[in-house]
Amino acid sequence: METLRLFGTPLSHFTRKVRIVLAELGVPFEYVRTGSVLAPTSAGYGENPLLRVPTLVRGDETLFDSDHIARYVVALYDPADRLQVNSLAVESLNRLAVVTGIMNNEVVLLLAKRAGLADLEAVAYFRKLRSAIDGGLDWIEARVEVDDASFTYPDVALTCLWQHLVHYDLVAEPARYPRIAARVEQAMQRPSVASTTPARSLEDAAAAGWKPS
Ligand SMILES: N[C@@H](CCC(=O)N[C@@H](CS)C(=O)NCC(=O)O)C(=O)O
Repeated sequence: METLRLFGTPLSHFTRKVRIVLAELGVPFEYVRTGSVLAPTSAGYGENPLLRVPTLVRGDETLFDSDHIARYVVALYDPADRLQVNSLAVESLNRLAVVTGIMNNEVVLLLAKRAGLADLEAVAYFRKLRSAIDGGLDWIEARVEVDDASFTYPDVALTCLWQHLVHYDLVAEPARYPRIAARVEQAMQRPSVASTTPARSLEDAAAAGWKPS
């Protein structure tokens, strides 16, 4: 099997989706932990010109974007698509779109703060991003199935989103989302999920000598 190299920061929720998919499919890979997502050149992002992670390198092929990477990996290693990464079900597509949108909003808010903007609430656009996080979570909460034993790509994405939001204290009222929390707790039974939580990822990164830059 050709070696896969996955570039991403320890806390990147987009990168974690791919880490979970690879683990679920039993595909070995080298995890190349990158530094700050404020780094100004593509070298810090596995040569992604958009200066974002994850990036996947396999032989002479380099792929950007977590969903593209997931589809590429499934095409190579799991044509049966057990995780339904390629599902065209409307519910599944919408779930992914909402999760991805919230993830993107989080990134903008966190980077604005990290880059030095002290008062995000003073900016109407950032207030809008926060409202969309809350509204998106409400939308998911109304639809998430708690009594369903399946584990699919939207579950992977939702789990990465929720634990990242909680890690960064970005959920205004966590108690408003008991079904999402329960679904994520179910996912935590899986080694692929339990071994990649934000806390575990930081511990593993520190043990490997990684330091935030
Ligand atoms: N659509 C991309 C989004 C990737 C993304 O935004 N990654 C974050 C880290 S979790 C990042 O690198 N952000 C840097 C930036 O937006 O400048 C994907 O699915 O891979």
